[in-house]
Amino acid sequence: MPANLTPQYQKAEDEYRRAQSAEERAQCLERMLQLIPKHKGTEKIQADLKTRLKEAKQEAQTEKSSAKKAGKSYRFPRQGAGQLLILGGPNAGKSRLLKELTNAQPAVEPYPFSTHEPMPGMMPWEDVTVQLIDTPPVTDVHLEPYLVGMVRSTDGVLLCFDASDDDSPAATAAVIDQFAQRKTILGTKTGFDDDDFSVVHIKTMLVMTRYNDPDAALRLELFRELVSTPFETQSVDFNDPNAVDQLRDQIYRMVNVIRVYTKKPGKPAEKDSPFTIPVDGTVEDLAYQVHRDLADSLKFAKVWGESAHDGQSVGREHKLCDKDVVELHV
Ligand SMILES: Nc1nc2c(ncn2[C@@H]2O[C@H](COP(=O)(O)OP(=O)(O)OP(=O)(O)O)[C@@H](O)[C@H]2O)c(=O)[nH]1
Ligand SMILES: [Mg+2]
Repeated sequence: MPANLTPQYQKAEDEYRRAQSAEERAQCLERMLQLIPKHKGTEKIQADLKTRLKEAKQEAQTEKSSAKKAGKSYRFPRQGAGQLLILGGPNAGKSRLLKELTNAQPAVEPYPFSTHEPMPGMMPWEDVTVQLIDTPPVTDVHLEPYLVGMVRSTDGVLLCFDASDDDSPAATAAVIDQFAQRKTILGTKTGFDDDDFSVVHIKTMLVMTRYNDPDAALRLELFRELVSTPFETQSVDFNDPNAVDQLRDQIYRMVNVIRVYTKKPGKPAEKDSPFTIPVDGTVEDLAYQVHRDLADSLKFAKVWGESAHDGQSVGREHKLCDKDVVELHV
């Protein structure tokens, strides 16, 4: 893909990846077509986008007209600072993770194949929340088809690995392989592949459960022989509250956002409801979060906090820091 695509286009492309219905996809593609620089170097992408737009529009029509076709699908409205999907082989501790970190009440059983449907929950971290979604197990012979779309449109994956089970290295490699066969790479970053628009990469953290097992490290080593991807790894025993707290911190960090508080002129900052924007995000990113149209009409902002002197006026490109307070002026 040529490197001269604008940040605005790349933002629209990421929104397209995160779209949860054909109608949303069509809207995003229209925006991408508007934003893409029109020159020879992008002709191929423009043609590709037009084909995709046509397909998405057709799909949206079918979604509307036919009573839902065969095949289950689930849609969980995005909430909080980010969305992470919990994946893994049978009995790996996926539902226990959701139960320990959120207010959701999934069934946690000592036997495998106890989860049959995805279930969301919100994980609190200081004054923000992260959406976690538990899923049914994936094996070398079975993958719920709807999971592929869910993984491709999420922000990241928590891949559970039962450190107390000799089968875990192969079982976890099988999960990765199942998605790889469907052009969905559990890896170290999230976004479309640079060379092949049909391939999506999703940032993944390996969560080693039951890590107190004496052979845990050995099983991790065996897994690394099967899969060379340098996943970030966090070990936990869910019976140890300190380890659970550490996992919570790591999960929040994985979402890679900062918190920004907005204020109206002459009013105190709205401290109870921060907006979250990507690390290195700008005033423009914040305006976009507050309201799409605001990003266009934005003139300047006043910032209090680490990124600017008290009340300093800054432009839309100004990079914000965690806990900055911002007054947007249109
Ligand atoms: N002691 C201990 N038990 C754990 C840990 N993680 C999971 N378990 C137990 O392992 C069993 C399976 O956990 P689940 O969370 O139901 O596993 P799952 O991955 O959701 O399983 P399926 O939905 O069947 O794929 C339960 O009895 C859990 O309490 C851990 O870190 N420590
Ligand atoms: Mg489960």
